[in-house]
Amino acid sequence: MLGAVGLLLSSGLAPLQAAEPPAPAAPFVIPVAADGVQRATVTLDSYSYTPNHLIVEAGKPVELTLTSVTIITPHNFIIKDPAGSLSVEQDVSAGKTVTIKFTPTQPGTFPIYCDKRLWPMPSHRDKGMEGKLEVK
Ligand SMILES: [Cu+2]
Repeated sequence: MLGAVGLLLSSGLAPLQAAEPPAPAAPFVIPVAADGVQRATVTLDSYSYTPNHLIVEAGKPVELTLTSVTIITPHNFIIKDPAGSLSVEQDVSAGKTVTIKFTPTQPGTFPIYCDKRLWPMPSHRDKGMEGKLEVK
């Protein structure tokens, strides 16, 4: 009972709450729709992506609906392949929903992260706001 109340109170007050342990990575295989597009919704909170481990197929478009559930804190959604095959960067303001589309061309595992930070605090990525895109 008390635990449930505590959870309710803590959600949405992210800038003030203590860091929670990162959620275990639950690989999410994004299904390919009839039109060939791989669609999924990712929820952005402080400081997490849910799901945070996405698996897609190379050569087919990916459409992600990024939904922020924060009240104040802005986040972003970055995927970078150091080799240059993929570069995605999208800001998502508090409470907003944005749709992005990209087509991964190279197989591999690429980091997803939020590089926002309120200096001199650690970056959101440092607080656990990261994940990965696995391209098969
Ligand atoms: Cu963030």
